[in-house]
Amino acid sequence: MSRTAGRYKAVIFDLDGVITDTAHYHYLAWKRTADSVGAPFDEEFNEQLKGVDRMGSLALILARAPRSFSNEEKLALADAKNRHYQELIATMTPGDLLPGALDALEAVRAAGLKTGLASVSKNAFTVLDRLGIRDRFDTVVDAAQIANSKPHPEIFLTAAAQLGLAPVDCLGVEDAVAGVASIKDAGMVAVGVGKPEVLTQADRVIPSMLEFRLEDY
Ligand code: B16
Ligand code: MG
Repeated sequence: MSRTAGRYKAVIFDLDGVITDTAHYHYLAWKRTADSVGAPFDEEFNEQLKGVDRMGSLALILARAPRSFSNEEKLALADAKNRHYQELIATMTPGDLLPGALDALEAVRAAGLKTGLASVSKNAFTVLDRLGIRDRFDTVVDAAQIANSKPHPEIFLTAAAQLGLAPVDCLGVEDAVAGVASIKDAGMVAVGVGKPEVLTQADRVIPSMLEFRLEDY
């Protein structure tokens, strides 16, 4: 990976787990779903759901349940999970920004780079509004604008296109295995936020956004 200063023209951030810890609210909501159908569920398994869209996440959970479910039941379970999740995020405030996230956004913009957000969540704009940071992004790509969820590269490619940039000019930041795969398949350099043993495909892994420094890339 090139580390030359000024190599990039934009940084495209994931939302859940990078900018704010909605990953924890997703975990709490899916845990209730999994318990209700007798499927085993813990933090380790939850890693596989990060960055995966709602119905995809539900499919992974139900694959471990003791029986199969009709489409009607699946939709009801997904709807109940989302209502629970929306109750949880309704309490969010700017105080729920992850440490270092706002500083990273400001540093990127101060360096003259563009900022993008790539979230497969259908609740992404609600979360951005709760955090008060919607206007910090030059473009936001959410679930409504893509046909293929992470790990498909479409969401990061769409963000780059909306910024008017080639993927090679963009740096992607992700906390999820599926998200890092999406960035790499888009042809971008990937910064993982989390553990190196989990985010094995990332070009560089930092433990939290407090360690994000543009000059490292
Ligand atoms: P919703 P991201 C993803 O957001 C989450 O990581 C993932 O756990 C969740 O299932 C997905 O959004 C869908 O969210 O149910 O709100 O549409 O990481 O891409 O910002
Ligand atoms: Mg994430």
